[in-house]
Amino acid sequence: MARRYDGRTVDCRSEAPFGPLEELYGPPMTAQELLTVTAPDGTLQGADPKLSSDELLHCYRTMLMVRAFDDVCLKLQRSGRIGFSIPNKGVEACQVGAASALRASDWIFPSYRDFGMALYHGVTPTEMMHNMFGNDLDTARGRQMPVHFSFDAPIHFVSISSPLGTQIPQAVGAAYAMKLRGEPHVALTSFGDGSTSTLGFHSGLNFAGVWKAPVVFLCQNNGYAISCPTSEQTASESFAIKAKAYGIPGVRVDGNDLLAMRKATLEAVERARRGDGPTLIEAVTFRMGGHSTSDDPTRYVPKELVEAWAKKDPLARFERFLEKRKLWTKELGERLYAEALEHIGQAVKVAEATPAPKLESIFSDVYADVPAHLRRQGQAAFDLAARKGDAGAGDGKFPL
Ligand SMILES: Cc1ncc(C[n+]2csc(CCOP(=O)(O)OP(=O)(O)O)c2C)c(N)n1
Repeated sequence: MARRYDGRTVDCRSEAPFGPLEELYGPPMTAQELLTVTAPDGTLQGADPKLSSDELLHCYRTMLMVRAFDDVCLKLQRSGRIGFSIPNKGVEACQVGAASALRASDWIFPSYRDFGMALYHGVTPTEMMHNMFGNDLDTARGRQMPVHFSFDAPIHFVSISSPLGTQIPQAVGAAYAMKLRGEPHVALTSFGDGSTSTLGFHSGLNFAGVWKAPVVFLCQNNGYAISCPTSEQTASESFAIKAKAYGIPGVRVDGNDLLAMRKATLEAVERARRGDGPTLIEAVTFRMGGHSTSDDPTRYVPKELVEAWAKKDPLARFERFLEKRKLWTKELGERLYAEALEHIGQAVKVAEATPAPKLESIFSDVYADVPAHLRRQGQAAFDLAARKGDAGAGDGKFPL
């Protein structure tokens, strides 16, 4: 079906439910095969990723940065300096491999477990730490929970939404708008296995399939949705196979293999960019920490499962690959991790010393002219704060 937009005719209907996916390289993938490029011992199994040493090391440094950011935030939360954090240990390759397939002009509609994508594209740990402390330099000025980052540059990283799956139709709408405007950009949206049970997932994939929107759906199947295991989440054979219902390709990827994530995402991104529509990627991985700092995974994740997945650590796997290319030694790994910790330590110092947003800023950035009834309510609150004092950090119990 063709529609008119800005004087141009735009095709916004998929031609066939199962049109051929032109592969950039390698054999076509199906929903059930698990795409792996790097064997557990680091040997390259598939086509060469054609990344320079600098690019490979940038991926590695970013994964280390994610892990260091995680370690530091956990300590900050446990010592009461921030309210909340979301562990990313174990899922670094999903984020960084996928992000490496995007251009800076593309758009990311992330979940809360995706900040490696922002780091990969050059967001600094300091910018992120401002959000963790909810201070006046946080892009949301403290109005969001910690880990709910939003950045306009160096890549469009749209504010993380707490209600699960809501980012999915947002990404589809944005992608469709890009298509209508004739822009060569792609939207990538990322979510967990649990989020496939939301209305946002179904309506998002349906609209994207019909409109052939340039969007990539990245489902990170990390084993659990808080305490709900994937076996209780769906009766489907896989998450990737759900793509069939929407007439789009679905691929299953080893989410602990950075190069496999890059390959699958590159294919999906290129497919979207050339007008062939969306792809659903299921990244099979495992979160090695809790759901959040409010969670205790030892109450529901069997110890043996954690031990088995610890052996598949995505960082260690990539190190073995780099080592075979003579790009990695244990000393280098330790030095780079220490540098990442140092970098993040500096970010903490800056962010913690930055003042909290002023109470009066509650109404800033929302209205050009604050309506009279809100001004009255605001004034009442400011008067109360002037008499009784403003709330201090830790006055309210964190809800999650
Ligand atoms: C619509 C909605 N329902 C429930 C919740 C509560 N909740 C927060 S995170 C979460 C689990 C999400 O699991 P998944 O989508 O697999 O992502 P993961 O945390 O594993 O990365 C739930 C149920 C929510 N935030 N939004």
